[in-house]
Amino acid sequence: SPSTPAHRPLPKAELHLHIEGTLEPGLAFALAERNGVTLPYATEDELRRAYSFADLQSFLNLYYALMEVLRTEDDFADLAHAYLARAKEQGVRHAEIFFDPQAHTARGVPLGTVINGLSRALDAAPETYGITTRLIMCFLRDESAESALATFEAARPYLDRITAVGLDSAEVGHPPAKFQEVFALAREAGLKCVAHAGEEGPAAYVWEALDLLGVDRVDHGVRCMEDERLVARLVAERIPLTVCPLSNVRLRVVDDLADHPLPAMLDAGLLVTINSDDPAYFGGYADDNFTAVRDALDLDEETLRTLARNSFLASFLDDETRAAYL
Ligand code: ES4
Ligand code: ZN
Repeated sequence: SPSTPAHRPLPKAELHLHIEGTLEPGLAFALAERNGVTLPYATEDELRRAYSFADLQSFLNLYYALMEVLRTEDDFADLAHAYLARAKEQGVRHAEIFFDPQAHTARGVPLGTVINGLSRALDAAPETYGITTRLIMCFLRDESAESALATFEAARPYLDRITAVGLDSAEVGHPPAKFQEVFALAREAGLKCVAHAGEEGPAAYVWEALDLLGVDRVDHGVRCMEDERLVARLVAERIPLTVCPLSNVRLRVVDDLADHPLPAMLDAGLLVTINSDDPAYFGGYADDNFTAVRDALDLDEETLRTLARNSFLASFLDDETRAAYL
């Protein structure tokens, strides 16, 4: 059942959320059964014990393996409904949701199945959960530039349901420059652009995301703090950073939440937001991340309200809707 914070959670927007990363063990086993898929784990408990990661790649291996259970439109609709029910309990009023088309099409699941299934849940979300949504289609950066281009062309019939393109998966060795062409096409088609950069990869990848991909937001971006000139650029241009504290701990981007650069990022004047990334894997949804940073970093109420307000400022909502949240 959805986790319910003990307090009344602040209204917030979730801007960094991989829908495939919301697949909880219980739903994974239910879908495996429904689809006749055998998981390499006997029980939910055995699966949960695999949720100990050395780095991004060790997480991604499990993340891609568990996706095997997602096969039908109903599966994608059920996955999104389960997320939205939890998000509502966590104070989420608006969610900009990533999906990884290539992780599904490579397994023979048609793009239309993914988008139609997710859309069914997202279309019901304002009325059912009081949550507005956007979809962000991510390219897997450890796949080729040609595969990203083919994915974008295949998505053309669905672009009215897609707000932005993104870039995710294994970062190091796959710099943003590799995806310059497909991001240019996305911008020409009127889409917003975001990219994971500066999670495991260096500050140089954040520069590339800005200069070569023209991103409107940077996902993670925590390693920007290693480059003073980059921080100045991000501040001057009010480029939002979607920071994911519990993810950073679980994937060992930071040693301990108490050492997280979030306070320094806020002090530098960066437009920082707090997000959950892959909550089924990293131990918490949106408000759980707020509570965790409050406790570990001793943040006061005003700072928490600033972070919640930033989430709406950094969203792709139209200005009129945004203003209603501020
Ligand atoms: C991801 Cl935490 C993270 N980083 C990069 N790619 C991802 N895909 C899903 N979660
Ligand atoms: Zn992510």
